Amino acid sequence: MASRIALTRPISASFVQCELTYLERTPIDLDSARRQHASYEALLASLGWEIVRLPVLDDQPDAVFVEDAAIALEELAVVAPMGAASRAGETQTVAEGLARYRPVLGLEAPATLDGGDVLRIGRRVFVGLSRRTNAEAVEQLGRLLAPYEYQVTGVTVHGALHLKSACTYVGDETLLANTDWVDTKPFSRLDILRVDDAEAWGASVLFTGAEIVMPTGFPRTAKMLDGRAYPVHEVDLTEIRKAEGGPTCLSILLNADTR
Ligand code: CIR
Repeated sequence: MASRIALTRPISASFVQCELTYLERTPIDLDSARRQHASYEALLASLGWEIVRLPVLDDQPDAVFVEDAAIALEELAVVAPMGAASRAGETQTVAEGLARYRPVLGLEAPATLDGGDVLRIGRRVFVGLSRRTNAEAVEQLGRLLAPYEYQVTGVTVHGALHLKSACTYVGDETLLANTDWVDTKPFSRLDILRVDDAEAWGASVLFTGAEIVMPTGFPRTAKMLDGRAYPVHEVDLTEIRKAEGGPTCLSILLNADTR
């Protein structure tokens, strides 16, 4: 079996100056955020993922959210101009890290794309049309991936930062979704598991292909997922969520079929 590698990056010293779109800025305790990040890495390691850390970028507040800088598929990886200009300095080191494992291709401006907007289920690639990712990116990605037989579909996102803040795949042809934040029509062939209104942020979980990693604090969502085919592992990410981050954005998983 191909080795299961999780690319991560340590939290930057400037993390408290992160971009915020939908959340008010509240004080972030850097030490707690770092402890939570370490627990996340330890959980992935315990699930059989080899953690490979990209270099710390202390002057890039959001650099810990490595998922946003690239998309990793079996055959290649793709980097793109990021949707927030403040994050442009993150891309190069992610591309260099990925280049050890995959050819890395790029999208060109005026395309902008954040990896948090890309939800992949086998050969189906859903791309959130959000404040960070535009239609030009969907078109370019469609052209780039067509020779590899990936089918790329744009999905309207509203009220959430990224597609995967609003919905994530949880295996068994099932999408966990906050249906107020995403148009689920493009997912009509999937079963939709709707999160409780009281847990708007609960739909953002990380499916590794064998288990589900989800943040603590969403008991109703955890209960819905419990007893399905895949074991659920909870990790405290409360401090990291103050920066609008969740479990998917803290890693790039290589050799996962879905993401
Ligand atoms: C940002 O606004 O870019 C960061 N503060 C949060 C990015 C979270 N990434 C993700 O959900 N994929």
